[in-house]
Amino acid sequence: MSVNRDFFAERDFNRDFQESGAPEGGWAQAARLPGAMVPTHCCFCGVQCGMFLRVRGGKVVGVEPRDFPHNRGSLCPKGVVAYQQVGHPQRLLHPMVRRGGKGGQLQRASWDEALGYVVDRWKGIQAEHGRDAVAVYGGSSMTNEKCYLVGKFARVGLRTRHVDYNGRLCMSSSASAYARAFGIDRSPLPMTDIPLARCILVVGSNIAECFPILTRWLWAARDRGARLIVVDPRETPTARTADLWLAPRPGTDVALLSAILRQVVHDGRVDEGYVRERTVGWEEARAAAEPFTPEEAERISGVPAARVVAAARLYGGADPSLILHARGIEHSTHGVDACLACINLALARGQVGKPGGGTTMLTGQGNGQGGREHGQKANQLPGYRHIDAPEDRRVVAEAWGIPEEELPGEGAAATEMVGLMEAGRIRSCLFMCSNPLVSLPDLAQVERALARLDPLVVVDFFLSETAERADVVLPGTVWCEDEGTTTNMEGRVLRVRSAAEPPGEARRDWEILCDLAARLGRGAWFPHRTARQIWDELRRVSRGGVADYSGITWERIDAEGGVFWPCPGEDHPGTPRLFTERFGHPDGRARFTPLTYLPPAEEPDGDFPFRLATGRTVYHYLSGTQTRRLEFLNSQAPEPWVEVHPRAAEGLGIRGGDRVRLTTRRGSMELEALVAPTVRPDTLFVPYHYGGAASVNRLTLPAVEPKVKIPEYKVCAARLDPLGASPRTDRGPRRNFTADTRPDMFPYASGEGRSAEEEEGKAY
Ligand SMILES: Nc1nc2c(c(=O)[nH]1)N[C@H]1C(S)=C(S)[C@@H](COP(=O)(O)OP(=O)(O)OC[C@H]3O[C@@H](n4cnc5c(=O)[nH]c(N)nc54)[C@H](O)[C@@H]3O)O[C@H]1N2
Ligand SMILES: Nc1nc2c(c(=O)[nH]1)N[C@H]1C(S)=C(S)[C@@H](COP(=O)(O)OP(=O)(O)OC[C@H]3O[C@@H](n4cnc5c(=O)[nH]c(N)nc54)[C@H](O)[C@@H]3O)O[C@H]1N2
Ligand code: SF4
Ligand SMILES: [Mo]
Repeated sequence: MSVNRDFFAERDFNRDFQESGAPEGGWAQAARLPGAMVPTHCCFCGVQCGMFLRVRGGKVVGVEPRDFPHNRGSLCPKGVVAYQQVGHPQRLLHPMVRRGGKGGQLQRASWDEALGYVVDRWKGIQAEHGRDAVAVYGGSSMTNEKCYLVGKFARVGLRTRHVDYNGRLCMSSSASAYARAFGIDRSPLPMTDIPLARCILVVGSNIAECFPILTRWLWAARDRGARLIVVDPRETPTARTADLWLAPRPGTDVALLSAILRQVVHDGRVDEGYVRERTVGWEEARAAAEPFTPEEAERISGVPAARVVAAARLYGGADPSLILHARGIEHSTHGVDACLACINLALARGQVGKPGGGTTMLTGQGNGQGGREHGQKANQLPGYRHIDAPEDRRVVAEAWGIPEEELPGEGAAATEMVGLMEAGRIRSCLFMCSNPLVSLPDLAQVERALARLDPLVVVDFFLSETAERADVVLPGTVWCEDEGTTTNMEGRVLRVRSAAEPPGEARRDWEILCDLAARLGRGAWFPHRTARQIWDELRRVSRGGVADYSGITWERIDAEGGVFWPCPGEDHPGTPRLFTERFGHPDGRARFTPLTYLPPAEEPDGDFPFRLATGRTVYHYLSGTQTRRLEFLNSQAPEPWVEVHPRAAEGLGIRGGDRVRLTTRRGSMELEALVAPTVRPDTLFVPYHYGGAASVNRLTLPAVEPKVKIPEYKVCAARLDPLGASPRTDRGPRRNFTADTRPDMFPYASGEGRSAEEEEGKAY
């Protein structure tokens, strides 16, 4: 990769540029400069590593590390090739309209024709079927400015109540749990606090593959002697280096975490003073955990009782201690409860609000935090306000200059929209920054639903699987063709800068929204000519809300290395650590929640004996439309595989590299077996980043958490059948990062590899 080759030669240039500040005319001018290094952030995960984009002759030609507080010059394999999207030959360069009805072809159209067609149809649909017959579905890879405008466009432009986004599939369990327990849904502490922790409990996150640069903070903690416990049905690279690995059956974490809490109580490790002074509801939560003896947890989760006790002792004996959790426990019909179980544990130990202590969710998408704060969510208004709260409605309606009664109420969650589309109640939808034909569960139903939309409108910069089926495709821009901000997993607001002009006729997402609004006769509410004007409006509208951005200026972000919200005034320093004195509820106290274990929606049986879990590999990002187009990443993981334990494979007559058929009650797919002792013998794992017949979401279950409607991506019942030797066996069995990296690659591994007990499978 050119990045590495040129890195040292360019080092001084890099530093000089960093210190010399923006060129005359600002970074937006970079595209017109003969050569520049534009300071910005990665477009992929929620870590939001700082990077420089190297611009030469108006083109983005490379990337350089940037010494930003949380990534300190490091980038992961996705970060170093992200820039290759900019000049990619498959970029969409002009609008397309499907001519000749649903069976016809997508053909080139002018913006005028494409937008004119969409708006005419929308007007007709809304006149005949009501305003809510048109929906908007957004995404959290977009800047705060765009996410804010998506919500405003739906409510003020289209005046529909149906607006939601892909974070529904991602952050809705943890968002709900944190808001409920603490009154504020944000990480309580910055990632630079991690090294202060004496014990780190990672629950349901493959940190090394999904947040690679976050691992530097885990290592820093390990350097200072911190103990590491990992709860995951797979022995991920992070689990392999842990002091203790607990491998529960997918979907059983609430029982396991409740048992750890009970053991902490029985060991006398509850921080009674903290519980008394800073929380409510402890007695009920404690009583609810009492039935979860270590033996009961073993019966439900399969984790040996002795390991449950060992985990409680390691965790309960450390101070400060930190819990990090992600989608492994949250993609569940009990995902909110699983987050609340982590919260109960951290509160009982008196950890939340301490430097280096507490609990936090690892937010997934680049702007997964900001994207869930400013109103593209079905029940939410900007500033993390609630659409049902009269005062919140009044404030936002006034700021937008509309009568309050014109502001629609709560709409359907993204997962509920599918049923409404299938039933013909949502008749058209604008997808901006999501690829549901790969990412939603039970794709057969999603296909039926999307086929009924007329028009199905997609804004993307590549022809995603969803765009291929669209009636109108509008070419958008990649992240570094626009200005704006993102809010990373810490709650740190960052500046993303423009390093190139949009190619061909492509337009920025917010320009497209403003044009559509004008054509709907609502242009007066969308006068924005620059992203900064949207930012200034967002700041104003968020003032006084939970997520108050009013004091954050672009200049401050540049000068201070990001600013943490809430930041209610330009003289306010921002808030890196939350809850140090009080929680976000009016009484200042945190809430415990009494919890009980409920099984997943679909459990194994004689026909479908395995638990199928789905998730990620380091080489691909989400639905894969971006990373499958980047040669280096795709060459590492060109197709999906199924991870299966050697004992299970032997019983089925499957060898590594064999083709196998994976079947659930929804469908079946053919793929390659990766036989590895890193997965529980009763569990299978498949990465979900692939389209068409290679998409595991053809097999997943459409069950959702009852309140927040997040899908149960992490467990359904499945069967595996051999299909014989693979045509690929000459190349040897597939290798991948989680299944292959050996302990000796890691400085903190015991060096002994798995214990004899683990090799025997007794660890499971
Ligand atoms: N390389 C890469 N990085 C990414 C992304 C990507 O697509 N690719 N996506 C980003 C986004 S949007 C997100 S949301 C995050 C996701 O980040 P993670 O949540 O860390 O990733 P996943 O692979 O979805 O799931 C994590 C782990 O959960 C485990 N797991 C499955 N079932 C269970 C269970 O029942 N209990 C427990 N305890 N664990 C279980 C899986 O074995 C897996 O190792 O990653 C972000 N970073
Ligand atoms: N089985 C299974 N399914 C899952 C998951 C799982 O673990 N297992 N994880 C779920 C999770 S956590 C998530 S976050 C979802 C994500 O799933 P999706 O919502 O489908 O996310 P992306 O693949 O990021 O889709 C974004 C699309 O928009 C485009 N895009 C990127 N940035 C921009 C932009 O700024 N503007 C515009 N207009 N377009 C843009 C990309 O090219 C891509 O086609 O998948 C969920 N689906
Ligand atoms: S860790 Fe995340 S933000 Fe950092 S380079 Fe990798 S994908 Fe990008
Ligand atoms: Mo996500």
